[in-house]
Amino acid sequence: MSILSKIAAGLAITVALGAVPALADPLFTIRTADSARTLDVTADMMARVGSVTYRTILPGTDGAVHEVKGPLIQKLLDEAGIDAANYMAVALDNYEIEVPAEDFKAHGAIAAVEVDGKALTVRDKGPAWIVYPATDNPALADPLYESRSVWQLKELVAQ
Ligand SMILES: Nc1nc2c(c(=O)[nH]1)N[C@H]1C(S)=C(S)[C@@H](COP(=O)(O)O)O[C@H]1N2
Ligand SMILES: [Mo]
Repeated sequence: MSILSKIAAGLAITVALGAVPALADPLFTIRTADSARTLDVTADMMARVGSVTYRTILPGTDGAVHEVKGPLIQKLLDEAGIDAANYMAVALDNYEIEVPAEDFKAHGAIAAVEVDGKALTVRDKGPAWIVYPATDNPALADPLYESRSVWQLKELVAQ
């Protein structure tokens, strides 16, 4: 085998194993109930709409404050052209809960994709996790918002 074909074979294996997630891979999907409007949220798109970073606790973890980073979900809804009163947030483990639009419009919930500078994987509750800025706004440190802090987010479906 020539050096070039060895490199090509190595790259093919890397892609096949999914070792390098492509910028175009969807992390989760935002859609209307009938799927007439569907937006696959990708790393590419998140880079375009921009991310925010804040320090907050993560429900169901160690109680410590972590630095979380991700796009404001409202920006993604704007990108999708979807404006509903409520959304069903559905996770990979099939956990689902209704989230009012207010949480995105007024409370600054993000789709966290990084914690403490490290990209989230499915193993650590990623690739996307609905997170609220509960340190900035203590009213959000409440079981109601904790129950809406959906990890392994798969879909956000307008109701
Ligand atoms: N994917 C997923 N996200 C979830 C849940 C879940 O079961 N699955 N539980 C929710 C609830 S009810 C709470 S209080 C917090 C923390 O859950 P834990 O205390 O079970 O870890 O995560 C929320 N996000
Ligand atoms: Mo909960």
